Amino acid sequence: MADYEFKYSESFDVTDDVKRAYEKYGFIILRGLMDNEEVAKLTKALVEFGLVEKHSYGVPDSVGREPRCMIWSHPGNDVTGMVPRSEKVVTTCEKLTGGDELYHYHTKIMMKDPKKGGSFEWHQDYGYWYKNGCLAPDLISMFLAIDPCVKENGGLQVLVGSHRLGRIDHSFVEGQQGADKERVEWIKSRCEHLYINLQPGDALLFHCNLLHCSGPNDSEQRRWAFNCSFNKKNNDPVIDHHHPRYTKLDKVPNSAIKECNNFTDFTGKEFLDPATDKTVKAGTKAWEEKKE
Ligand SMILES: O=C(O)CCC(=O)C(=O)O
Repeated sequence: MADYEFKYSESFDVTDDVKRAYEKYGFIILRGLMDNEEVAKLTKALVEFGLVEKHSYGVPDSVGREPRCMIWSHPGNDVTGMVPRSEKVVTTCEKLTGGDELYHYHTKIMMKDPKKGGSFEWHQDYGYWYKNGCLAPDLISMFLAIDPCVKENGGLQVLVGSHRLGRIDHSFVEGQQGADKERVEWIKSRCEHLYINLQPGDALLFHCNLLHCSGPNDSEQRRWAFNCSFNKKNNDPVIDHHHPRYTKLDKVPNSAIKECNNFTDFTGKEFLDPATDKTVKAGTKAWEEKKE
């Protein structure tokens, strides 16, 4: 295993080695953060209860293909909400980012359908979030593979250590925010370009200034993932926008994902209507297709 890879177990902790890796590379990979039973339950929650059908929309890439996503503001009390509330996710993220209290900024389900799913342009998440009034790059994301997320089906790519280079200007590339292309090329000449291979249950925890992208899905293999993002309480955005300002996050024990049997009550989650999001131009909306 590379020195940015760690195996999750009940005794996992953010040791000095883990912290050093996160600070040096801008990410760590946590293998097996969720086990097979948890992944199966999360898949069921997404697939069997119409969530994706109701709330997802495309985000066109530079060649007009569309990866899809859906976003919600608050975790809620259903099975999907237990992921960004679980101790093993939140406390790990808090320790990686220096120990301050984090709150849930949003969870996204990132979807690339077989043969159809499009790319995400090179970007920093902070390229989006800077525009939302988050004054400091004090945010972290936990990208959790539900399906294998590998090169062939449009898995993540990162520029190792690029989080240390500060915020890069972002502007629209079709429906998405893309980082300044010349600067990305310069950075590629200095930072290793790494394809991240994740199996179901593996997670990438990454700094909001890490440059990352993902290619199209030309394979027969679906590529779905959770992406839970957290902001520091003391980095509460200065403007009201489409993502939440500080809201206390109620952590739950790790066992909650297995124990929760709420698949249908989404009270309080606040699914994002992309029309309110000034940082994306949404493409095909699942619910509009349904109405036709
Ligand atoms: O799902 C992907 O491939 C990319 C996701 C991403 O870059 C993001 O959510 O910021």
